[in-house]
Amino acid sequence: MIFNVEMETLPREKMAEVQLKRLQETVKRVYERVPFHQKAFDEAGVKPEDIQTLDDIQKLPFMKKKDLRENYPFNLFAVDMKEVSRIHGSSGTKGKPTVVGYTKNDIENWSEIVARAICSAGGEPGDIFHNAYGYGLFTGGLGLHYGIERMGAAVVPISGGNTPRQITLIEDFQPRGLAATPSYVLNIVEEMKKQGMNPRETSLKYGIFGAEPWSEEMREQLEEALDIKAVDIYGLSEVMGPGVSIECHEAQDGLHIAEDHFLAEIVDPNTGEVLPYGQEGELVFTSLTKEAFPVIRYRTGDIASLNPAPCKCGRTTLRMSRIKGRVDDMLIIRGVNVFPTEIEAVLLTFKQLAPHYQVVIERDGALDRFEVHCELTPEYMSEIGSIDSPDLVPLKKAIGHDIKCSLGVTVVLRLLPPNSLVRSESKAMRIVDNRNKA
Ligand code: DLL
Repeated sequence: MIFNVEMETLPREKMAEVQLKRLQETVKRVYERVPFHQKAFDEAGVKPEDIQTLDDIQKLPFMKKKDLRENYPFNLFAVDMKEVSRIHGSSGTKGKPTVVGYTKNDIENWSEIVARAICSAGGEPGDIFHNAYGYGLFTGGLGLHYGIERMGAAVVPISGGNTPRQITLIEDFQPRGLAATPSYVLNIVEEMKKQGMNPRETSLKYGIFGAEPWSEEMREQLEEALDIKAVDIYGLSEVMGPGVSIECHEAQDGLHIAEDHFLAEIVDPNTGEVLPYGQEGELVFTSLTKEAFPVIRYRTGDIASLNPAPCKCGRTTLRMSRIKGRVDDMLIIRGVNVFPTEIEAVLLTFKQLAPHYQVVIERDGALDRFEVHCELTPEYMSEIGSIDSPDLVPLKKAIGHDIKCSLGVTVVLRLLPPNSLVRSESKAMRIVDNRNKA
């Protein structure tokens, strides 16, 4: 089901007209209302009237996360605080959060965008929906919540954590939909097995998973484990929150961007040069309808590519690829660029390995040492009996070989007994950097 047929299937030339009009309005508003933007535009020598075509967006300066930090908490807001009805923040763990605001209209738009997203995932009015994204400053919980209600489903606002209770409520309330980070879904599956349940036999039919990078191989595992369709949802608080883009359940091939609200570009992360469709680079978003906190050419730090081809679901919107990773999470191993999701993709092809892993970086003299820590499945562990089993020697060799073949790097592999790594209740920590620890 398509929630907003008009906007989600608009011919691309018509969408470009909508975008240009909204871009011109947004640019004018931020120039008049936010000193930061006025100064940045003046320094770039551009005036709102210079935006006559969508390509003219390239005349505008970029915004980065640092601009949010420097304008903490409310200096980038484009409305009077009396008009702000919600405040959210980044999920970063260090320092002060980056803060974003929403007017009543912004919340209305966001709810509709998420309602569209849930339909795109296979949701239907009348569904019961288990929302295990964290509620709070993080946009995941409340973002999904309002969209589920708007779509016409009943939301179970369970939030993250207390996994045994999550299982009880899934059994008792019989939801069709589940939303959580993929790493937390693993946790839920593990707990179901611990309680002697068969995770394939729940009422769940579809999952809306995202907020962290995950691989196609992880999707296969989660779909198989729960006997559901799993789609990837993307978003970031700076641009709005969950729902900026989502896959459709029909194709599961790229995430449809809510283009009437967000204008996407891909740029070279080093030079800022705009790259053509199909080429991988850093995602950049400009908000087209946000009132309280509009962003202009916001550098997300996320690596993806864009695809304008029509989709079999009938939506005409631009699709972005799965996020490969964040620019900051790119590992440079002996000169080769590697993202944790690429390591994940190789690990998950081994049935002996559980999908719990971490990349640990240590300093070895003047060089960095990259260790991949990965757990064995409980079934395989009981088969071999001990973590010192000689059977692990050929397994390690095979994994190392496959990582070398597909990524071109050599890593130190540590195979761990089940339950060795800390489980995530929200976003998983895939990289542990011990280099600056004394
Ligand atoms: O993670 C919003 C969200 C909530 C998205 C629930 C999806 C579901 P932030 O906490 O601001 O917002 O973090 C945003 O998370 O820049 C990406 O690096 C990463 N991210 C979000 N979705 C995905 C995804 C929410 N599907 C940052 N795949 C973004 C990969 C993702 N990374």
